Amino acid sequence: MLVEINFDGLIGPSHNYAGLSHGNLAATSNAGKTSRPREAALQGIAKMRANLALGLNQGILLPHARPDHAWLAALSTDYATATPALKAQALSASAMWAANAATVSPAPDSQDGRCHLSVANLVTMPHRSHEWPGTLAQLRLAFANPAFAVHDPVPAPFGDEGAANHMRMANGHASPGIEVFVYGTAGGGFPARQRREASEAVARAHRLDPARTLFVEQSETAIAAGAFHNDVVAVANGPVLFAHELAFADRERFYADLTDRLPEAQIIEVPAAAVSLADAISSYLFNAQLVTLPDGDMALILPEEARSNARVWGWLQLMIAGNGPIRQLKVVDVRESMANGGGPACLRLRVVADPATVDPRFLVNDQRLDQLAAVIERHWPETIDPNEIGNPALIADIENARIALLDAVGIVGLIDSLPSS
Ligand code: SUG
Repeated sequence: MLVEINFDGLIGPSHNYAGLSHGNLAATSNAGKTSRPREAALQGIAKMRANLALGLNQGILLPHARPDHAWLAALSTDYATATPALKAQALSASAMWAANAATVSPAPDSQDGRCHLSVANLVTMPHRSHEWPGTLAQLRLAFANPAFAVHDPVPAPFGDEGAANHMRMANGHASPGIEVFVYGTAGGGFPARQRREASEAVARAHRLDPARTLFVEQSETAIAAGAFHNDVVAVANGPVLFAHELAFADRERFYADLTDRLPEAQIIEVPAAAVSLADAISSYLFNAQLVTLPDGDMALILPEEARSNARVWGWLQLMIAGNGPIRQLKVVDVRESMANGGGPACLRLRVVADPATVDPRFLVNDQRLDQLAAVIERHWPETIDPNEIGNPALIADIENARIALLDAVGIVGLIDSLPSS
C-alpha cells in the first residue's frame, strides 16, 4: 500500500545562527543571535505530533555528527585549530532541512517500478556541501529494501538541492505522476543553487519517462527576492499546484505544459498584487506542507509567521472561503528553524512508499516521539551563542547529546563514517 510518509529532519544539538547562507535573508539577518537548540528540536517534535494527529504517516532523519571531523580532516585541519569560518561550517545543524536531503521519485513514476532517491550534493554552500555522506548513510539504512534504489550525488559543479526544487503532481500518491524539476540561473547577486544539468541527471537516474518530466526555470526575480529554493515560492500535492505569480521564469508555458500532461491539474496562483514576493518570503506562505488528509481533504500546514502577516492571512481566509481544493489551514510554531530560513516544508522529505518496506527505526508514533523528546530535554543545549562555538565543553555536550539520541533510536555506529587518516 503506497502512502506518503513525511520524514522530518530532527533538529540537532548544534543548531545555531552563524549566517552561513548568502541569499537566504532570514539566515543572514539573524546571524550572530543566540539560538535555542532544545526549544528548536521540541518545536520540530510538536510539528510531527500535530501531523500524526491529522492521520499522516511520519518518519525521521537524524542529526549528523557535528562538528564534522571527517570533513575538517579532509581539509587538513581540526576543530581546535580551524578558522572561525570553517568551525561554523563544520558545526552547522543544516541537515535538519530534510527537503534538501534528496530528490524522491515514487515507484509509479519510474520505468523500473522502484522508488528512487538521489542524495543531494548541496555544493553551493560550504556548510551544506558535507551533508551528503551522512545523509546517504541514513538513506541506505532506512531504504535498504529492494523496493527502493538509493543513488550517489550528482558530481560537482552541478548544484543539486534535492526535493526543495522538485514537485510531483499526480491524481493520487499511488498513481503515475508528472515530475517537475525547477532550476535556476542567478538572481540579484544571489546564487541559484539548482542547476538544470543536475536535475536532468537525477531524472535519468530515476528512469523517469521524459514525456512526463518537466524542467522549469525559476524566475530571477524570485531568487533576487530571497527565494533560494523553489519551495519558498511554490508547493504541490496531488493534482494541486499552489504558487506565487512570480515563481517561474515563464509561468504560462509551464502551466500549459503541465495541464497538457495532467489535465486534472488545479493551479492556485497567488497574485503579486495581493501578496508581494517580499511578504510571501518573509511569511513562508509557500513553505507550507500541502497534504491530503485521510478523508481526502487537503490541508496547508503553515508557520506562525504566515498567520501574523495580515495580507497573507487575509488572502488565505479568502481562499478557504472559496470552493477550492485546499480546505483547511493548520498553523505550527517552528520559529527557531524559521530564523535560519527553514519552514515546515523545509523540515520534511516526502517519500511515497509502503511503510512496511521502511526500516522501522526511521518511523515514529507518539510513543517514539515521547522517547525522543525525553532525550532532547535531557541532553540538548538550551542556548548557543555563536561566540561560544570554540568552547570544548559545548562541543562535548553537542556530541554526547547526539550519541544519546542514536542510542535511543538503536543505530549507534551504523551511520557515521570514520575520518580517514
Ligand atoms: O540552505 N539555512 C538553510 C535553509 C534551508 C531551507 N530549505 C528549504 N527551503 N527547503 C539553507 O539556506 C542557515 C544556516 C546558517 O546560516 O547557519 C541555512 O543553512
